[in-house]
Amino acid sequence: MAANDTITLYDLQLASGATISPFVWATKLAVAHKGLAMDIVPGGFTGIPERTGGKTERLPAIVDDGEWVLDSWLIAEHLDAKYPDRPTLIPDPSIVPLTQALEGWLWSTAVGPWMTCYLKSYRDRSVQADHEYVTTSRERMFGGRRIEDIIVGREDRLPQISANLELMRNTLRDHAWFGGDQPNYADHRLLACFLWLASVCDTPALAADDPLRDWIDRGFDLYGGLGRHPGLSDIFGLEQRPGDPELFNRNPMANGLTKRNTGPQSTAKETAMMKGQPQPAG
Ligand SMILES: N[C@@H](CCC(=O)N[C@@H](CS)C(=O)NCC(=O)O)C(=O)O
Repeated sequence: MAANDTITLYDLQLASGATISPFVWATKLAVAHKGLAMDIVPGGFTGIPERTGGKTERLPAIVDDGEWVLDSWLIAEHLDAKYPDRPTLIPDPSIVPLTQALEGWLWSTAVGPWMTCYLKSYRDRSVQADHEYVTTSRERMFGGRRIEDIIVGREDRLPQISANLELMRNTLRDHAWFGGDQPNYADHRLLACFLWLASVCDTPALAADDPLRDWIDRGFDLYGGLGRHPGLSDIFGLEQRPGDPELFNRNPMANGLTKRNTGPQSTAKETAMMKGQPQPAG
């Protein structure tokens, strides 16, 4: 058992003290889900090996009762193995590959594209000592282009990134959480991407009335409002301009994927559409 139910967590922070790393965010949510307290070791991008006594170049890292555990997935698995009587993070092993697939989709659909929109504030919000390292390492990641050039045209990209998130909206129409009735580590992984977004976005990424907002707000409020750090920005408030795609589907059609077949009543609307008949209400 961790002394005083407290885990030491090495953070990766911006100048405001807000966590930037989605991997660290997922770990913070996971530790809180277990009902454990966190003794945060602050710091930015540079000096990670020095802060951790050479244990790692990447964060998160935790120390639990003297035991170092690196890597956000390994930490979640460690917490479930060590604290089986506390709320479960990964209730079934099948959740791991399914969540990794969904998270991979979210990174290629949104996190990567948002990075091209928010890279300048990502750098500017980092601690002063990190500016040079963040600039050179991230410009290298983007093929040697300058940060100021990478973000050009972002106002044209943001609406389409938002429009591309229907998969999550469709799922959340019928489920409170990706974990079902309760959040689990699948929610933590995905919420962590939106917490990363809030840490770097200097202009909104999603519409004020985006259907994702309910899950995101409930997620940011979890565990005493862990995701409500004052250094985070409002991600909502993107406005659709003439010529932009719909920021989200305002008239989603239930279909065989999303709707359970409980008899003709449940499929009447879809059937009317397929037959070109007037659609019944509901
Ligand atoms: N597989 C690792 C990935 C950790 C990782 O890449 N962390 C990034 C932060 S998002 C990091 O420490 N970056 C340091 C750097 O950019 O120098 C995990 O899940 O914990």
